[in-house]
Amino acid sequence: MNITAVRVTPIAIRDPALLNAAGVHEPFGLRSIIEVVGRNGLVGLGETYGDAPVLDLLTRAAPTLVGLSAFDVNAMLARVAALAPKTATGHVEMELAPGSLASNLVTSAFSAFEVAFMDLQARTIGIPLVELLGGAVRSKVPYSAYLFYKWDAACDPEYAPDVYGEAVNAQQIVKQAQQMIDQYGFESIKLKAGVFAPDEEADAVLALHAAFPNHQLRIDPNSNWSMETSLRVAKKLDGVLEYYEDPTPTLEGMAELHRATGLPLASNMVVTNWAELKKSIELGSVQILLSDHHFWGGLRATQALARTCQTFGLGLSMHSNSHLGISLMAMTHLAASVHHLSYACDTHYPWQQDEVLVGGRVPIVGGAVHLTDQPGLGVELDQAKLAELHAAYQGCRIRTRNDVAQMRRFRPGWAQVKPRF
Ligand code: GKR
Ligand code: MG
Repeated sequence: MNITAVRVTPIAIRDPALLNAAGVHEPFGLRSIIEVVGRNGLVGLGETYGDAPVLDLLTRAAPTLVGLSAFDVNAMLARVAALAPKTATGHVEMELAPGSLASNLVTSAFSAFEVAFMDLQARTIGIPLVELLGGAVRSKVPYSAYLFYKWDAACDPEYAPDVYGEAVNAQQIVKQAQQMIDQYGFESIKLKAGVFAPDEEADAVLALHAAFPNHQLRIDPNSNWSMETSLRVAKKLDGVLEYYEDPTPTLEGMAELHRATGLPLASNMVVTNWAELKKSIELGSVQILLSDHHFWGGLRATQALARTCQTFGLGLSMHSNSHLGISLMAMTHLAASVHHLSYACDTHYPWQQDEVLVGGRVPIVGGAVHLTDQPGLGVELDQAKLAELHAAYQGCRIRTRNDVAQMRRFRPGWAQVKPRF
């Protein structure tokens, strides 16, 4: 079943002033929405980064995919790879923000098209996409409440008002958790840290533990802590964490920390490709891998990653960036197909107010996204919303995410120090 058109539409989605190790989120996050049209009139959907280098490759590759069979993802890979800008390593290293990678353009672009190709395949057959991945081993996928320190929207007129308000201390973080849990029913909680003094952030986790004693807790300072700080916080949070995510930089640093504490360490920063995974296994750096089909090379590559993790006795969870519902559904179909992916996945979804889907936002109920029996990803694109968010992209000054530059608008002289604490 041949492809007659491939459309790539960059969009800008409103994002709150979320704080992280690099700085602060800009008022808009960028995404690319992919539509792959089949000769049968059905359309497969994909979503990925909208930052300039990825968008450039996606838009150059799109017309070269016309005429391919929607089932021929190998041919699609060859065409995408042929167009990628070449460096000495064949990779373009690009860290959009701490742990937010589009580090390998080919795997990022391939992954976005792979989801759209597979969505079209599944729609053509009339089955949910998860069936192409071997079938669902669970009917719903749990996600965690992803808490952020943040400024109130009033900090700058570019930010849209949001229901969460300011969160710059433990009390406000507990309130944010309560709001998210009340609305979505999450059963685990992750705190994005690396922003304020580490002891203050650890106290926020202890406050969460006191307020939600039955919830699983994680903290992620995006490698912004020294070994000494990571050890001190590990002691303070002894017995409280489900896993300790990217406290300190480098594979060697994580291995040393694990040896000293015995704590399960998770990462989406020191293990982001197969070569780093090999080294991590050799050193014993990471015990739980945070997969992300957007930069690990797609849905099937992430299934292979799951099998590798299982073979080497590693756990598997899922990383997230600012995203909309097409990505959320791709993550959900993938996670539903992988028995080994048994932790609640991360999602930034509650932070987004915009959506490009018919019927609006994907429901998160009881902390989980539920699969339906609809074909493909089970969602439809709302063309009017897509046009609206594309117009927002055209009117917005951002072309590549830069949390450091955004922080400098508020704090001139701000620099990203790694690790800061
Ligand atoms: O959006 O600020 C953010 C996060 O810090 C993001 O950049 C990370 O990729 O959520 C991510 C993580 O490290 O888990
Ligand atoms: Mg992380």
